[in-house]
Amino acid sequence: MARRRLWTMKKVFFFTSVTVLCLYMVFYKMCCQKGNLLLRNRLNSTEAKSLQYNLIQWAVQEALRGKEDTLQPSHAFATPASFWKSFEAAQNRLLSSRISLRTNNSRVNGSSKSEIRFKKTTVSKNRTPTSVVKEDLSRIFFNTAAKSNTVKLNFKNQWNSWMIWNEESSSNNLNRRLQTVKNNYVSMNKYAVNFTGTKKLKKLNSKELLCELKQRVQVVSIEYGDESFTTSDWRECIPNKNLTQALGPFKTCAVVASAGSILRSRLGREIDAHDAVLRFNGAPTIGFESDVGRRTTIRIVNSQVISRRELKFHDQDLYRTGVLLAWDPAPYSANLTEWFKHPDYNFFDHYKRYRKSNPNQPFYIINPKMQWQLWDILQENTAEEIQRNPPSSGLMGILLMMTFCDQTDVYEFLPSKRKTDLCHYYERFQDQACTMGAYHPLMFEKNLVKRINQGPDEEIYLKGKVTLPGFRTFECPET
Ligand code: NCC
Repeated sequence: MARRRLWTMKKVFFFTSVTVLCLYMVFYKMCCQKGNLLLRNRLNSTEAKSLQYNLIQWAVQEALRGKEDTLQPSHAFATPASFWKSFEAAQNRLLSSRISLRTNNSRVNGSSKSEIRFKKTTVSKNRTPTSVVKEDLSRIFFNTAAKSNTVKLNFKNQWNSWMIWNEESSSNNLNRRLQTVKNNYVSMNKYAVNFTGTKKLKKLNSKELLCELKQRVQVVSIEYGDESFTTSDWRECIPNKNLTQALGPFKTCAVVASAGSILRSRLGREIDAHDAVLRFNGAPTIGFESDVGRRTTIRIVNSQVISRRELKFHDQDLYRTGVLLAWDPAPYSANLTEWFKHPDYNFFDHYKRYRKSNPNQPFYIINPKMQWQLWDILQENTAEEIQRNPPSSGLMGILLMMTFCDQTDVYEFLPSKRKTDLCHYYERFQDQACTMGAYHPLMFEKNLVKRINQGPDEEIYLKGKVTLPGFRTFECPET
């Protein structure tokens, strides 16, 4: 009897172990490998090369920085030529036998410091590298074929899960599902977009793009007396001060994208040190203070958030802090009256109701012409057809802050080294669409933001941070 019981227990133990092992393997495949595989598949060969040069150049710069001898950080992807230049400079300047890169990537090997070491004399006069030593972190080897200057990186671990946003990202970088979704939104054309602009033949530089945005995008709110907003209930509802009077001007502003990759960033204190902090929709601060900060100066909410009961706009305290701004997609060529009659979500009554219960909180409706002015610039500066839907709240928030702040730091709009498929930092839902875009032309928005970034690539990598100038002080040539 006892023997039989022992035998049964052994069997149960064996089957439980096998099940646990299988579940673990499935879980590992789903969660740990997916992102990396997707990333690798997404890179075409030119992009992969840019990433490789960029990574090594960044490493060299970090190494030099450790020696208090800093190269200017490059804003663009390093070209092969500029890469070799930096690398040679690094080699010449360092007296030690090798360059070491220390990283603080605590996820690597579970330790807080790791190193990549480059051997001395790896670059010869004819720019043909001979060897670069693999150590701890990743395997780095150079193609030794004479006169070849291709670099091959064989990533072993965490390093392959990051890349600095490629400003040339195209739908080829999307997985099949998102490509189909994007194409469907192009052909669906829900908002009757009738694009008459011309695509820019020459790629605009950062300054030219900034001037396009400054001169063509009007950040204005609905005011009492605007078409269809002329009745007495609107007079009571719409705040007396207009948006410009209510907002700023601020010196420094932070925009906090709701991306999952901001988790474990410990950016909270840095974000809160800005004069104004902008958040989106239902993004909370409580419970996430160390990563996203605790202050909210402005919150942009889309009309879905206001109208859908389950999102509890009227009941949640998080909406009661700071200035609120609502937006709703309008047809491309609609005037205010047409939009007023057929908004995407019928949020006007909810707006009035909220204003009545919270009369002291400034709450504005963004004039929908802004979304299409922005969209036009996105389309003109993108080679392919983009989704014919308005830009995300993220891009609208960025433009808003650039209008009212002298400097705007945007966090995790461009993904950092913590890039993940986790949609929001406050939810468990995973979907690449949240970062790459499905309904919104989000990927193209990110390309634009990368192109106007004034900060170094390292900040994108470490913090997902881009730094943008304020329109008030940014000079553009007279048109
Ligand atoms: O997700 P959402 O945006 O609230 O995020 C706010 C802004 O942060 C940037 N973001 C977010 C997640 C992520 N992984 N990467 C990012 O870059 C984007 O710029 C985004 O705009 C919106 O734009 O209003 C949006 O709202 C949600 C949703 O309506 C609200 O969260 C309320 O639930 C939309 N999702 C759905 O409709 C399912 C989203 O498409 C856009």
